[in-house]
Order: sequence, then C-alpha cells, then structure tokens
Amino acid sequence: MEEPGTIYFTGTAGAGKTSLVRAFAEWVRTAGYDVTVVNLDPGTEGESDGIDVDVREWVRLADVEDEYGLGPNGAQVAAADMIALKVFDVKQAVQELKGDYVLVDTPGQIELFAFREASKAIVDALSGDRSVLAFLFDPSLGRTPSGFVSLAMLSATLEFRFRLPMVNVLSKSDALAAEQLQEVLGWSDEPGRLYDAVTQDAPSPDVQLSTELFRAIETMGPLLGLVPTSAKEGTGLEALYQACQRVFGGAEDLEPSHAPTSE
Ligand SMILES: Nc1nc2c(ncn2[C@@H]2O[C@H](COP(=O)(O)OP(=O)(O)O)[C@@H](O)[C@H]2O)c(=O)[nH]1
Ligand SMILES: [Mg+2]
Repeated sequence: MEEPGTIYFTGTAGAGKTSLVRAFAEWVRTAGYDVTVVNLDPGTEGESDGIDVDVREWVRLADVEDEYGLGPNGAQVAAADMIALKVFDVKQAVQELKGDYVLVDTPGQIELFAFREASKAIVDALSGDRSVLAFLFDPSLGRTPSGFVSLAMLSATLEFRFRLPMVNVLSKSDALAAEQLQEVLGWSDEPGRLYDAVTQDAPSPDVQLSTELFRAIETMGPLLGLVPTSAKEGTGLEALYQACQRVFGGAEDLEPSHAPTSE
C-alpha cells in the first residue's frame, strides 16, 4: 500500500488551522479518499468530534498545569516534551487507521512548535516520504506588507527547521475585500510588487528592516505561491489538494476520483 500523504497545518494562533483541517478533511473525504485527522495540540478546547487521533488521549495541557504546578507557558513546553515521548503510540494509532491522507493540526503556539526539539522529533517520527507543511497566512496580519513579510519569514523558518516541502496558504480569504485579496496574492506572485509595497509603506522605523527581510526572501528562491482558501465558505480546497498532490509527486492523481460537485 502506498504511504499516506501527511499534511501538517501550521500558522500563528487563530490563523484558522483547526477550521481548515475540518473543512479540508471533509473535502478530501467527499473526493473519495480516507482521511485521518490528528490533533497534536494538547491545549485545544472542545470535543474530539472529527478528530481520529487526539494527542489529548495521552497528554492534556490542563492536567500538566495541575500536576506540575506550571503556568500555561511552562506547561506547553513540558507537554511538548511529553508528547515526544508518546510519539510512537501516536504513530501507531495513525498507522492503524490506514488513511490515504493524514491531516495534522498543530499546537496553537507556533513558537513552541517551531523551535522546540520535541516538535522536530514528533514531525520526524510521523513523516514518511510523502509529507508536506501547510503554512497559513492569517489575513489579519498578512494584509499589510510588513505583516506579509513577517509571515513569509516564519514560513521559511518552519521549512528550514523541519526540512519538509512547504505549501503556503492564505486562510480566511473570505475576510478580505476583493481588491485586498488581489493585492495580497499579487505580492506572492510577483516579488517586485511586494518590494514596492514594503518600500511605499508609511515611513516608520521598521521599514528599513522590512526591506532587508524582503531581500532575504527574494534570494530564498521560489515564489510563495499562496493558495487562497476559506474554511467558512469551503473555497480553495481543491487548489490546496492539488498543491499538496504536486508535492507528493502524484501528477496522475491530480484529479480526485470523484469530484465533490460533479453530480
Ligand atoms: N471569516 C473566516 N473566519 C475563519 C475561517 N476559519 C477560521 N475562522 C475563524 O478564525 C478563528 C480561529 O480559527 P481556528 O480554526 O480556531 O484557528 P487556529 O487557532 O489556527 O486553529 C475562529 O474564530 C474561526 O471562526 C474562515 O475561513 N473565514
Ligand atoms: Mg486550533
């Protein structure tokens, strides 16, 4: 059996990871594939509905806080380390479900996920040859030139840390007006436009810094290729599927077996 395609949904707190995992899981299932949804966030609130493998079965943030008398930040760090110790149990639970695609919702605090060795160990253990990071650009930050550059840097940092291919996503695209959406997508399609936007941004002490950051992004290579999605409106999900599929190298599999809206 072919190895499942594993997609890690990453992004700043509130970027829409959990919502997109749910909407995308539904789309991929309707397209005829088996999907396994994994929650790696020990602090997420709410029920496990729609989650197939939930790390809270092994580690819960509230329990770690109580048991070790830690505040939320200390508990997050401790929980990440505890999850790393359970990663083979998580992996076994994922493998038993034999999904075609594994969608992984990552912890709310991206700095913990990005910079703790434990997270790297977890991703390394769960990832096979067909793995990709999806990084969500939250439009509330990504709609300004400096916010956009900051998110692009964060995306590049994750790619560099985890050594996995990256698909960049503009989440909550319904929250932007049409012209704003076109502007932001233009920044990702044509670096020159982002450069102009950054340099024309209202003069402020950090414009120089943003410009330097932009030059770094420019030399970092391939264009970001932002895929606009909306979990709320269910748009962009097929484009996201295709972007991931291109990374997995299954060009012949670009067309889902049963497109959801085909009948
Ligand atoms: N307008 C809009 N809001 C969204 C969308 N996806 C998520 N949200 C809202 O953004 C907030 C954070 O979403 P969530 O999925 O919990 O983000 P996470 O912290 O990255 O997992 C919630 O209030 C959601 O209702 C979307 O596609 N469009
Ligand atoms: Mg979430």
